[in-house]
Amino acid sequence: MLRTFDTHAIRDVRELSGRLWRFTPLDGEHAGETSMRPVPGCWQTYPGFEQYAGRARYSTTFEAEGNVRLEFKGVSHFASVSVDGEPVAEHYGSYTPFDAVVCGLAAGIHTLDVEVDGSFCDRYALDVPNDYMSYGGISRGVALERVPDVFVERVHVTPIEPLCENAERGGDGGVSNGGRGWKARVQVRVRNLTDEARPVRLRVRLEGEPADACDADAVAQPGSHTCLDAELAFPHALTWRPETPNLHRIGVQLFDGGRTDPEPIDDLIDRVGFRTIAVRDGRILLNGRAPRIKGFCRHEDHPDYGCAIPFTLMNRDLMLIRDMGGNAVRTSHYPNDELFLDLADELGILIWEESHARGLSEEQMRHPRFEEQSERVIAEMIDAHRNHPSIFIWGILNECASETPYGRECYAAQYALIRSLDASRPVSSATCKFHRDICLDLPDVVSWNMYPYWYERRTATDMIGETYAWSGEHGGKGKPFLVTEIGAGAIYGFRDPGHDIWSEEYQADALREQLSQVLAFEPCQGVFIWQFCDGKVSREWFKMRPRSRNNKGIVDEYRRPKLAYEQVKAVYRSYGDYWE
Ligand code: ADA
Repeated sequence: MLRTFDTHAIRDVRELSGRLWRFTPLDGEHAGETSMRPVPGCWQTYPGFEQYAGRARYSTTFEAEGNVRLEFKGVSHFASVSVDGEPVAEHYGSYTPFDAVVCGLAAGIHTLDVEVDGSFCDRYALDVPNDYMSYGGISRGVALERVPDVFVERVHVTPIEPLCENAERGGDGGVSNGGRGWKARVQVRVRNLTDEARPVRLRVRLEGEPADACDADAVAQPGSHTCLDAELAFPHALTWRPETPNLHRIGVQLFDGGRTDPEPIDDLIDRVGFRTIAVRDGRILLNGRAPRIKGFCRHEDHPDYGCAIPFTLMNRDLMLIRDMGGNAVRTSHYPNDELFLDLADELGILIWEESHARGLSEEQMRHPRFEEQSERVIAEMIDAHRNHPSIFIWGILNECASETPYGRECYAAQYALIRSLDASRPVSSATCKFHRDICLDLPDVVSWNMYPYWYERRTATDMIGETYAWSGEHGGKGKPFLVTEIGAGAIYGFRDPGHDIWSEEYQADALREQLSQVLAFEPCQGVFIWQFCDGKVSREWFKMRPRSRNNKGIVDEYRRPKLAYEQVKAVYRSYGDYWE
């Protein structure tokens, strides 16, 4: 399963995941031993490979002819792709999709090899021993498409505003249009595999729009280029809100401009939600209203799946989050699987999506490949995920070196990059550099990770009050304020009448106090609990992480609820989803 909707009605698309591939480790005691293993999947879930951190080759075959596009939704964490033994693509980064296009294949059966490197080494600046697990494998879906010489590569839809003829000022100062009718910017990128310019016609249709299609003639130059960039009106588009998560499919058909044939030769369908995000008067506004963020930080992690979370478990996680009264998820600390974002769109769960980085020091940020690798993740994340209405904010560089001048240069460059790619959402980063952070003037939203009752023996009221005041004096004045992490550890099953540290009772007490006090602090728009579920960490972190896990989950790694579950539920459900 690649998405929760069909992305093509014309293009021939097949899924190469959802089956067994040949798996051959290339290092260690099992080097050269081939077995059949599932894709998507992580090799740490194979018996005997729990601690394997080397290289492996995955192989499969496919039948095709002509031009093929292979799309990988996530390979953890370095991929070298070959078709019939010929290298066709390389990609670093577990959490963003990439593709390989092969032209002119002869009709017949072809071999696809993906060499995966799951090791820590000096080529990779983002994957370092950390407080989460770097898994190995083809951890997300793989698609095989047959494409013509010129095809639709991407369509981006950026909602602008409700159509004025339908709009009226809502009582809350927000703009409501009775929920129908939107104007949006539509950009269509076309890829031309040949070395000559090709005339094309593009037809844009929004599901449910009876109006005539938007037809546009263009010339597709060799390579990838935007061939349509227009503001279009969609009179029947329904507004997306968490409580009414209306979605529309946007379809782009491509006609060969040089032919009189009325039939399109290619298409692409994506799904969009019409809503606006703005920052005003110290609040993040969704369609003019300020949501109260009652969130969870969530790692893609499970003992039976690694980071290759199946669809049903993604949905179960969101059902549990909803059951606890949650309305938001922070994808700590990397871009998530598109399937998860599809579910968030459909269920009306708000998403803080974050590029890949956690706790990197200035020295680690000075890695010669850090900026290039970190900024590429941002570009790939936004290109692939910007149509998801559930994403309300882009996050970067969790707890990296924002207390240093060099770190500040990187933060500034990454914020600028995001704003150049998508100006429709605010940007932020979660910091823990108390009294030292020198970057709070850069983001749109100020976000802090704080652990009263855990790392700090003080109340949440005291900690958030002091942090908010300090932020206002150091660049954050007047900006929306979020607590992006707060929580406490508990070992599942450790019960203690004395409510001792690491007991479920202690965690339940701490979460009750933390959430009650933070949600009562009016300047703070909301909170993300650290964390939804217990998650595996790198072996190097064993000293601070009993069970080689981060045990601050409200549920354990198997999603078994700890005592804190009911406390979180009681507090979150006692607050509405909006600041009235
Ligand atoms: C930091 C970090 C999280 C996790 C947390 C903890 O805030 O962002 O990834 O490591 O601390 O459990 O201490």
